[in-house]
Amino acid sequence: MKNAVLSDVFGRMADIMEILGEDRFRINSYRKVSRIIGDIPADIELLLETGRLADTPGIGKSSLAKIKEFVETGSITAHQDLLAKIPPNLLDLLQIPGIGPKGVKAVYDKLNVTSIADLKDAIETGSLAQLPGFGEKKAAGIARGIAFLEKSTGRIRIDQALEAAGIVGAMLRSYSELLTIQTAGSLRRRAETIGDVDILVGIAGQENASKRIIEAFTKAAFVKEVLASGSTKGSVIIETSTCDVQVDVRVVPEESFGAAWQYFTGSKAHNVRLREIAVKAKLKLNEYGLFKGDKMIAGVDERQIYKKLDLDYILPVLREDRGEIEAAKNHSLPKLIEFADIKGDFHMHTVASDGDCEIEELAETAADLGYKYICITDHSHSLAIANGLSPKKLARQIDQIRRINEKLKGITVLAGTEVDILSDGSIDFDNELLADLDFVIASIHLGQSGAREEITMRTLKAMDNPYVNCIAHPTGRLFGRREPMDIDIAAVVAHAAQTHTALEVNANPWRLDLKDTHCKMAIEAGVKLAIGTDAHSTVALGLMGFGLATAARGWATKADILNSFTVTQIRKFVNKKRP
Ligand code: DGT
Ligand code: CA
Ligand code: CA
Ligand code: ZN
Repeated sequence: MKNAVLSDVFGRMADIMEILGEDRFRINSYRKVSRIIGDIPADIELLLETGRLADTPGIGKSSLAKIKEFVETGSITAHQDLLAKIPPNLLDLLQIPGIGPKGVKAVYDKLNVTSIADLKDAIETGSLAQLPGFGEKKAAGIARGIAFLEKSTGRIRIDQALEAAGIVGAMLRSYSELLTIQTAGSLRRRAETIGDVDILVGIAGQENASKRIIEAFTKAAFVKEVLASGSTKGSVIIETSTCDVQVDVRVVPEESFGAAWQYFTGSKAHNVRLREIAVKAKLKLNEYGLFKGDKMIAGVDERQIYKKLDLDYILPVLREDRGEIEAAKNHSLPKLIEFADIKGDFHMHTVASDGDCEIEELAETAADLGYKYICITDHSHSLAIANGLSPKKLARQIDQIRRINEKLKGITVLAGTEVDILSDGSIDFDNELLADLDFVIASIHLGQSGAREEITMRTLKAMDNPYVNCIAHPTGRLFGRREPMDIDIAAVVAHAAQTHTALEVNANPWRLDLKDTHCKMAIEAGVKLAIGTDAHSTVALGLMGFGLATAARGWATKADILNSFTVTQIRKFVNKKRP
C-alpha cells in the first residue's frame, strides 16, 4: 500500500510551502489531504482505480491529479519542484522534537541555517537564543530535542511493527498454506514500542523445508538488508511505508511450536522466572518443550507449558514479571478487559475543531463497532492552532448534539469537550458552560515543557474543578517526537482518586498514555480509566485496541474501565462529582 508514503509526501509539501512562506490556505489543504490519505484503511491505488477516491470529501481535483501522478510514476512533479527550492538537508530539522516548519523557516531565513549541524552551531554561539520568537528557553529545548534525536534507540511504534508483521506474514502464508504463523516478542505482548518484530513459523516434519522458508524470506522483494540467514532463523531489515524495521523469523517443528511461542514471546524477565519454577519442579524448560528427564511433557500447546508448571494461563500482555507469576500460582490473575466489554469512546474531534468528519459520521462508525455511545470532545478556544471552539460555538454544538440524538437509534452522542488546562491550572471554559456538557476531558497542550511542580500543579488544579471528569493524555508524550511532560504521576493518581476524576488511556499509538505501569498504579488507587482514541477521523476510531492493550498491560478489568459503563452509569459517575 502506498497510502503512508503518499500521506508523507503531501505532508512534506505542506512543510516546504510553509518554510517558503506560501499561501496558508493551500498549506492547510495539503495537510488535510495528507491526513485523509493516512487514515484511509483501503489501498489508495484500488480506490483510485475504482473511481471511489474522487468521491472522498477533502480530496479535490488537483490533489487527485497528484495522487494519480504518484501512483503512475512514483513521484509528484510539484513535490520535486518544491524540493528544488530548498537546501537538501533543511527538512532534517523537522525531525527535531520542538521545532516545526515555522521554526525552520525562521532559522533558515534569518540565520541561514540549512542543516542540523548549522543549527547546533547557532545554539552554541547563542545566535538562536537571540532570534526573535526563540529566546534562551526555547533554544535550550531545541538543544534537548537534538540530543533526544541523536540518542533515539530506533524502537518503533506498535502500528509500524504491525505493518511489518503484516507484510512478512502475507508472504509466508502465500509461500505455503500449511505453515503455522504467529507473531511473538514484544509485539505479541503489545508493548508500547517495539525493538524488532519476531515471527514464528511452525512446520510439520521435513528438515530442509525450514531452510527453504528462510531462504524465501531473506530473498523476498521487501528485504532491504539481510542481517543473518541460517537453516532455521533469518533476520532482515525490511522497508515499510514509514520506516525500516528489523524482522526475525524462526522456523520450529510443529511439536515444539507451543514451547517456542512461549519462549520467543518473552519477556526475558518472565521467562527467567518460569525457568526457575521448572527447575524447582525438577523439570527442564526451553524453546523445544518442557521435559521430565528425556520425556517431553508439554510443547505443542503453549497453554500446557503453564498448566504443567502449576500456573494459570498468563495472557501475553501480562508477561513482564510484574507479579503475574505469583498471581498465576495462587489463582488470582485478573480477568482482563476485552473489546467485547467496550461500550463507547471518550475522545474524538470533529470538523468543528481539527477533525475531518461530522458528528453523525463518527456516530455511524461507532455504531458499526458495536458501541452504545461516543463522546464528542473538540478543542477549546485557547488552542487556536487546532481551531478550538469558542464558548458560543460549543454552546451551538451542544444544541446540535441534542438534535442529532433525537434522530439516532441505538447509540447516544455525549456532548463533551477537550478543554485546555491553562498555565495557572484554570480551565478554558466557564463552569456554567461545562455544566451543560455530559462529560468533560481536560488536557495540557500549551507550555508542556514547564517544570515538574508547574505541570503537576496545573493538572491537580484542573482535577479540583467539579466539572472535569477526566485528564486526557496525562503525560503528553509522542514517541520519537516529544518526551513526556515532567509530571508527578503518583501525585496525579492520588489526586484523581480523591477528586473522583478518571485518567485517560490515549489509544493513539503515538501516545499510549497513561502508560501500562501508570495504569496499574491508578487502578490500585481505585482510579477509573477512560480509553479514548483521540480520533480525528472515523477510521481512527479503530485505534481502540491499542488503548485496550495498554490498559490490559496495566491489569485493568472491566470494572476499572469507564468505557464498560452504560450511559446511565456514566451520568452517575459524572454527577457524583458535580455540586
Ligand atoms: P524488543 O524486540 O526489544 O521490543 O523486545 P522482545 O521482547 O521482542 O525481545 P527480543 O526480540 O530480543 O526477543 C524475543 C523474545 O525471545 C524475548 O522476549 C524473550 C526471548 N529471548 C530472547 N533472548 C533470550 C534470552 O537470552 N533468554 C531468555 N530467557 N529469553 C530470551
Ligand atoms: Ca522483538
Ligand atoms: Ca528479536
Ligand atoms: Zn484530543
